Amino acid sequence: MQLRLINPNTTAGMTATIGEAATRIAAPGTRIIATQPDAGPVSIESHFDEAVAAVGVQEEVLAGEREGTDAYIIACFGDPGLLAARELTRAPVIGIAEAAFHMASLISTRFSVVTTLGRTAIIAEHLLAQYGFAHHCRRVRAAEIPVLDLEEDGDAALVRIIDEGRRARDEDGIGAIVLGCGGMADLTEEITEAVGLPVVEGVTAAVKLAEALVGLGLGTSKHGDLAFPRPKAFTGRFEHFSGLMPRQ
Ligand code: 2AL
Repeated sequence: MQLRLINPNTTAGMTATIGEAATRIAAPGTRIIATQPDAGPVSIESHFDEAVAAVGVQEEVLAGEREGTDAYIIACFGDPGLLAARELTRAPVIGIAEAAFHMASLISTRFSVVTTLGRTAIIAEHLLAQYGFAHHCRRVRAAEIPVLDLEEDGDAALVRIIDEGRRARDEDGIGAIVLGCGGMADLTEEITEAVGLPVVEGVTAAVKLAEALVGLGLGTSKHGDLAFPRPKAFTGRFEHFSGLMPRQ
């Protein structure tokens, strides 16, 4: 099984971190291909960053379709471009936020999210509402660390995430914590140990969900709104999307 793990930001170090965490958790028969868009924001921490990154995600799915990909993961906690990506393929496409919410709801009645910057909490809150998990989540908390600090100042970032995780444990009345950034993929063990609650991390959760779907023979439905987009002309720098023909 070939799993294309798309880091929607363009920081190669973060793509490597995410790829290594996914490879460690993957089943022996799963081949992880960690990729990132050629162009776009180095980190995603605003609505604007997300909108730009979402196009790069589609390019990565189209590249994956040329290589016979069995499943895709969008490894940014805003799940940028998720439904659009599903339109482009019959393979399953899983966002790390939705993967983490699903997994957390299976092991706890209530969870809190610990994300990076407070200004991006609204992105997770919108997704919780959209996916139907708002009642399962007590609070979206922020450790107030810029995304790239996870790569560049990892030790200080870890301390802040653990502090916020402990506050969530003590104040929120929860059973589990969800980590709210792809760049936290390698921190699960340390945070679990320090906080003492189950910690659900989206990249690893998504790998296991992707393996389950492929094992069940389930892919993205092409019936209804997730059908391939109608071929049409695209102009200017999106001309290469013109007459897009899906893999059959
Ligand atoms: C993210 C993420 O997962 N990757 C990134 O660049 N920005 N989202 C977040 N809430 O930190």
